[in-house]
Amino acid sequence: MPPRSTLATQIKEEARRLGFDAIGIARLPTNLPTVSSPFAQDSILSEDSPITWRLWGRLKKWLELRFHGAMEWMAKDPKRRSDPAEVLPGCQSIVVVGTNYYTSHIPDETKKAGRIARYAWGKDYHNLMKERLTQLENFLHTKIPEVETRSYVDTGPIMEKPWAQEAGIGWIGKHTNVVSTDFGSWLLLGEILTTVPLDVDEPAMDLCGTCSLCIQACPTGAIVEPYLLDAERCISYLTIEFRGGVDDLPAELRKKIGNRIFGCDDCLDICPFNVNAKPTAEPGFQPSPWTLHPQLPTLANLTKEEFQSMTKGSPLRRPKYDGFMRNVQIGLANQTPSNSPTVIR
Ligand code: B12
Ligand code: SF4
Ligand code: SF4
Repeated sequence: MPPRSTLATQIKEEARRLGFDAIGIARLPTNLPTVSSPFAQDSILSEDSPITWRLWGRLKKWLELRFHGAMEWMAKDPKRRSDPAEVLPGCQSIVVVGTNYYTSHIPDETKKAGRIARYAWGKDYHNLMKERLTQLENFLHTKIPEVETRSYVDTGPIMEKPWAQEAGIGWIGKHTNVVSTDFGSWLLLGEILTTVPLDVDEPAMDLCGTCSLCIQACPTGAIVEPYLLDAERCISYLTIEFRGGVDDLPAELRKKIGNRIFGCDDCLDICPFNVNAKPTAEPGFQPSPWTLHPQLPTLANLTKEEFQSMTKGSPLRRPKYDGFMRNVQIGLANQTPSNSPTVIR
């Protein structure tokens, strides 16, 4: 096996060659009882505790508050989600990658246009990043044939943001997303768990300071306190993950959703660290005319077949046809003066 520092450098060079914009390595505490151990229970919320115990404490608190809403998959085996060693026995290091998805386009929200969150303007990042991550994983296997790895982009049982902070990629801002001094709010994350001890990076420092712009910018008050998000009030959850119909949403929230028909960027857009954001080199993230300026009256007439064909290979499929059409109806109703006869289904 090559020396640890050489290997870490080679992995980083390869990651950049593959097109990742940010890369860092975090180490798991070793010789430690896993979060399932009774020893972990007493001190999980103390800042002196090992990171995996702290993550378990925070996730547990979030779930107890029912801030995950109907995302029951978040509550499934939370101990495993908090501790990568429960996902990959013997896990020693985590290689975290970030992809910049910023483009300099400005959405035109006038004339009955809806708004789609930036990450969904182009191709699905899950596929794009997973393909590259698998190549990076293969690279690692060629260097150390006996290494065991698991790689994930978003959907694995891993808390990606704290590991990105540990790996020095950026810090978790008060809106609970990772902010980078180089890329602002616009990084998507993925990671490889490995059974080798690699040279690690310095964790990133929290640079939010006294700023609270994201908390003030949130239309629904979903950031209930710094670093704590009630997903059930978050427009991203309501327009992507929530499965109910129009009438299942409280009128107050329906109104605040405004013209957002998929996700929400308000707390990300306002962050002063976006001043350093640079356009991505990845053509897959470029918007199409309809994702940049989605015309609500046109979308209101979409058939299921049209929806399927327009959203091929895009994250916009996640709420399915019914969820997407519900969002369009809410968006249209919010653009109609309240004394107008238009009724939302
Ligand atoms: C569930 C989920 C959601 C849910 C819940 C969001 C949430 N904040 O948990 C919903 C559907 C609302 C959502 C929305 C979005 N998401 Co999302 N989501 C996830 C997912 C799958 C899990 C997140 C998680 O573990 N939540 C559980 C809670 C407990 O953890 P938490 O949010 O990290 O909050 C804790 C920390 O802040 C922690 N904490 C950490 N450090 C510190 C320090 C101190 C001092 C304190 C007190 C606390 C603290 O305490 C909090 C809990 O109490 C991840 C992918 C993954 N596997 O990690 C993507 C992920 C977080 N999402 C992502 C994105 C892009 C979004 C959106 C921007 C999409 C959009 N434009 O609409 C929004 C942003 C909304 C927001 N303000 O967070 C990206 C974020 C990338 C980044 N740069 O951070 C991820 C990482 C996916 C990816 N692979 O890129 N998401
Ligand atoms: S994504 Fe929108 S609704 Fe959710 S916390 Fe950020 S600003 Fe609030
Ligand atoms: S807007 Fe301010 S408080 Fe929010 S993440 Fe950015 S720097 Fe931190």
